[in-house]
Amino acid sequence: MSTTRELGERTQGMVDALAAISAEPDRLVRLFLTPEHRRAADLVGEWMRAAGLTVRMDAAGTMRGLRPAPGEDAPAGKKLLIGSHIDTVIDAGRYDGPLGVIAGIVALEEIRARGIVLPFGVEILAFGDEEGVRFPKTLSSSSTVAGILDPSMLDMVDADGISFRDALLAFGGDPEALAAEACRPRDVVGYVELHIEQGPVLEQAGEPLGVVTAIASQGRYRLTVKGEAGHAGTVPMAIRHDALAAAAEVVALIEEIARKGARHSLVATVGEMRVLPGASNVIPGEVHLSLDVRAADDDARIGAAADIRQGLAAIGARRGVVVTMETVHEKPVATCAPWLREAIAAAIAETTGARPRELMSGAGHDGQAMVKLTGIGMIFVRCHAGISHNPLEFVTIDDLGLAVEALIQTILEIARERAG
Ligand code: HGY
Ligand code: MN
Ligand code: MN
Repeated sequence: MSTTRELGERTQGMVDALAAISAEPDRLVRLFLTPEHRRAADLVGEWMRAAGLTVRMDAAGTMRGLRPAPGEDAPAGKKLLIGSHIDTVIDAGRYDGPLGVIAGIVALEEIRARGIVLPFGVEILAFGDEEGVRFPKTLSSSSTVAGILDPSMLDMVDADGISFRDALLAFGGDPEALAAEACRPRDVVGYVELHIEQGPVLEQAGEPLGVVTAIASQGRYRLTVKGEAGHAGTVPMAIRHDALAAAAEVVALIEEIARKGARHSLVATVGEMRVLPGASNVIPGEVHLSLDVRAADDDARIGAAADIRQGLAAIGARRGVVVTMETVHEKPVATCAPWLREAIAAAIAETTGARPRELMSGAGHDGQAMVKLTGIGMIFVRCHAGISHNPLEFVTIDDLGLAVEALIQTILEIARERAG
């Protein structure tokens, strides 16, 4: 039986190995359906095979490792799904996503080493499209497993004009076989994901692990400001329709509306901005902005989006520009299953000796799709200063070990529950 320290060291080594697979030498960038994603998926597949799992890449590019239920042929029989994502944001941290996949593999290795036979199968899922950096919409991998994939996603194009469909074919996926990859609800016990908290709550409380209650309501929008390009030296300020000056007011409005929604954990972020034509001596004629809005409840997020739309119209009227807001992707609050929250809390108590706190996830996760298939549960592990989506993301070896042990105990709790 490995000690938690040994579990942590093994996990850290695998996290580091995966972090070395990047599109760029000086920062971690691994986008969906890229050669780096393929190399990372292949490495995960090797680890899954070494853990004795039956491994295959599904039509959506998800690397899947199955330990079948005892006495049954794979893939028949009920199975517990454990997963997370191996795609990253740009200049990413190394734990966000990969930790959940690696912890699942290490947990199954350890359960086998302890000679424990589970009453159900377990399938580890390494999703490739959670961050949604390459294409406008996201969660295509988990949506495929959950059987809720929107086929129109195949027509999305990335910044280079490459369609999702062509990228998937080049990757070795199969757009025509996606529907067949869905799991049937009756074949699935539940979905469990271990993830870094990506917030400061656990560290400030001095606790290594927590149980997630729900994943925040989330909306992604595309804003366009259309003004009038002109000569920077000859157009008087009074008659300008400067799209960037208007966009600056738009960003300030968004921040003001979000600040007013703190009690609903409302947050709003403009993460991308493209200024056209983009020359220092030309008054910007057009600006494209991304908008990400989240809240602890759907009404607060929907209300904030409506307030923003209203404010945009007023700015447009006053400045003589046209401001549009297109909805790209919306996900309602994804509530974790009470029975899984209880199993995880009992597992963490078994691991650390103390019942854990429960907390909301402001970050999105594949559970937002998997909740349409089955009950979802999430274990959070403390990360340094809550930093994430940043190369300074960090988890101690000891906390990694506790997290993997808690995942092992969660699996055993679920097995006890089902045996009961
Ligand atoms: O955006 C998110 O919350 C997640 O990291 N994709
Ligand atoms: Mn993540
Ligand atoms: Mn992330």
